[in-house]
Amino acid sequence: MSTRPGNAPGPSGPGRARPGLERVYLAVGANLGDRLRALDLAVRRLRELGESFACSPVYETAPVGYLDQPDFLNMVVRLDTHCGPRQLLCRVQDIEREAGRTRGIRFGPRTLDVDILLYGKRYVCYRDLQIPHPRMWERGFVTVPLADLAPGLPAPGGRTVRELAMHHAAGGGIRYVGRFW
Ligand code: PH2
Ligand code: MG
Ligand code: MG
Repeated sequence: MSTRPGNAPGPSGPGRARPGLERVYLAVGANLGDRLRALDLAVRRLRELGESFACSPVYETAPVGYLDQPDFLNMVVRLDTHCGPRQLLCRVQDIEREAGRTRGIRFGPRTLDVDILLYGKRYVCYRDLQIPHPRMWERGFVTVPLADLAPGLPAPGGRTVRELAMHHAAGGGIRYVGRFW
């Protein structure tokens, strides 16, 4: 039972956004051009879309899926937002375009890639937008930075994000670079 008087808004504790907002996690990656500058653009633009903004450290990661391409810089950001899933997707695509993204090979090189991983507890299934992100739990370049922000989040198989991230980190190909924001 809540110990808060009346309907006073509670604090946005770990894992919870204020009423009316949804807690969102997004993966950010880049492997062409000035990679850190592209991540910086994403951070500045995403920060404008809500509150309780937080960034994981940055990792340098070996390419997954399409192997003949440069290493990526990857990170995860958290945001509490009023944007609905489709509106958020549009904002994310604006940011990718601003970074000079053009559509090329699937899983191939890109100046900036921003993927919506989780949107509160919601499931979304459109042709161009699936949440939770359908491949997020297989990818160390997602689970390792996600574990920095939300280690206790439940992952498939009764595991936590932290347990999954430790499993992926042990497989190699993920190098801590630093904390920039
Ligand atoms: N993104 C992909 C495909 N492969 N590999 C790494 N290491 N990091 C990525 O962000 C990444 C990838 C498609 O979006
Ligand atoms: Mg992607
Ligand atoms: Mg993408």
